[in-house]
Amino acid sequence: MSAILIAVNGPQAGEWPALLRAHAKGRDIRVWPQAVGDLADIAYACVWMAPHGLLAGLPKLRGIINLGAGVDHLLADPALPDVPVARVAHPDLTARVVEYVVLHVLMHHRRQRTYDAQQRDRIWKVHEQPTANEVAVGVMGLGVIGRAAAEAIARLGFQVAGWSRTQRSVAGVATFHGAAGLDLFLARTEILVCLLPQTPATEGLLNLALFRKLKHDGRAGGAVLINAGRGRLQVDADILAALDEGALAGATLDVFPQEPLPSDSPLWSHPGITITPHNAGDIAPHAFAAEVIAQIERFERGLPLDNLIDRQRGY
Ligand code: NDP
Ligand code: OXD
Repeated sequence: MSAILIAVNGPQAGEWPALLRAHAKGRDIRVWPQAVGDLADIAYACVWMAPHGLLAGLPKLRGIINLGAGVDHLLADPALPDVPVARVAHPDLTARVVEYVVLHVLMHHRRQRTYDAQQRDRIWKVHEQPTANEVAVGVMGLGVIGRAAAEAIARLGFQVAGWSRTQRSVAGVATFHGAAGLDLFLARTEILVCLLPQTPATEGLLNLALFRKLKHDGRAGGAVLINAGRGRLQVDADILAALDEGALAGATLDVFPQEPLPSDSPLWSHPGITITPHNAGDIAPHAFAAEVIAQIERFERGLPLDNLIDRQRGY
């Protein structure tokens, strides 16, 4: 039976082999870089941040499973073989990112960074607090994760809007789409949540001109950016400029154009910025391993892989 290659770069690399073997019933599982064996045996590759060029060396490759939601690193491989590419779209990953979004929307809404600073200085002072239904949140990206995040924020009572490439409809959420819908979406948004993929159309989108179009005079007390999509969507210097001129009142950033964020980045020490190390969501291998094998088995019975990506679209 054809072999499955696991090529994972990052902290989860050690977890996948045993988990996939447990579900694969004696199937030949190869692990990059230590035990790849004869490349001509490999029919499927399960990858995350694998080095570019690796997959081009697999002459019998039939399918690729990206062990994360974003496929930007994989699609940037100039030698990516022309086989179907599937990605993770799993409730475990969605729930983790939704938690992150809810946490940071509420952190800004409830002025938690101000109270953290006050605590350090032993200051007992209450600030005016709008209710959620007075504050407008906008979610960029209404895919598997963005839609779930928009619904969760709406359940908290916020006025929620969403923006996508094509027209989408989400109960309780005002939806906008395409270039034509962007300015209207921004003009009513105080807390901007970005859950877009990185594609040629989205790179650099989160820039000063865009931040200036947000709603600044609402009850949130200024506009806020939460980016848990991809780092190359944001222009770091523009975030700093927007904070300085007041186009942004705060930002939570989970992703950066360069990761890890260099230690000399001015983002680290800006009082208006909250930084997390790209941890909004990671698929838990134990939650997804059975599904990886089930997908491959379905594919071998002639069914398509789930959650196929479209190379032309870039996601
Ligand atoms: P999906 O592919 O399901 O959804 C993508 C959404 O973005 C869709 O609504 C799509 O529009 C929209 N979109 C894409 N391009 C554009 C564009 N040019 N203009 C407007 N809207 C656009 O992805 P997921 O929801 O599963 O994941 C989204 C992203 O979140 C991932 O690509 C990844 O980068 C990031 N992510 C980050 C994590 C972290 O730890 N920080 C963890 C997991 C994911 P349409 O609906 O019309 O197709
Ligand atoms: C993902 C991520 O895309 O963790 O899955 O960033």
